[in-house]
Amino acid sequence: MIIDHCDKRISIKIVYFGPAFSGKTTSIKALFSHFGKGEALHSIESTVNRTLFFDYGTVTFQNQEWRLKLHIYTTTGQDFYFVTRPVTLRAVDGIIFVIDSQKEVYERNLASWKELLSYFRETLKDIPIIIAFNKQDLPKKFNPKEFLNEIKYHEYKNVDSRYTIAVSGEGVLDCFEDILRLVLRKYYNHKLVSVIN
Ligand SMILES: Nc1nc2c(ncn2[C@@H]2O[C@H](COP(=O)(O)OP(=O)(O)OP(=O)(O)O)[C@@H](O)[C@H]2O)c(=O)[nH]1
Ligand SMILES: [Mg+2]
Repeated sequence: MIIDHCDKRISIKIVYFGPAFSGKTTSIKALFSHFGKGEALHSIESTVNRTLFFDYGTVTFQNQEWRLKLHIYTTTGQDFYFVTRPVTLRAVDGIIFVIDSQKEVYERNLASWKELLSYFRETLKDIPIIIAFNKQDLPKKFNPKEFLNEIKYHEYKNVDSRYTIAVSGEGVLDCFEDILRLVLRKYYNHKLVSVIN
């Protein structure tokens, strides 16, 4: 998060992360079309609609005094380009972890979570994260509780989870509002500590 008191501008970076085909690009597209900014989203895709590097776009909200600029990215799930993932995650403020809820790809989600953990180690427990159990419209889904237990969800301080259907946009905006809430809450909690001390 960058807070420019002169310019009265706050910049926040949010990244969609998760395994290949889980619905990261579909989610960011649904989000931008909700904001009526579909054309403002930059996607670098292969000819078969796979994300090569990332999707990226910004959304700005403004009140009378302050401007809140959100920089939103997705990572690529393609392992061939995996070197781009830690780069995209640099200086992230909040992560939306997009899960493919289909039973047969359960392990893929777990591997992606472990990869995320390998980038941040213990500090991951402080980063605001929304876990989006996507593809809820499909049959044969695994039990979200199983996944949450396996990653030791209860040890994370700024985490929450939701159901989404990115193809219809269901739950996508709620996830986004939730991650913003977690990011801003974390910031204000820190501020409070520094004021007391
Ligand atoms: N049924 C269903 N399909 C979905 C949903 N979300 C995404 N998909 C489909 O899943 C496939 C992959 O979606 P993408 O959004 O490209 O996935 P991604 O995570 O960006 O994939 P990579 O960029 O390759 O890592 C596409 O065919 C989508 O239409 C959903 O909620 N339900
Ligand atoms: Mg993608």
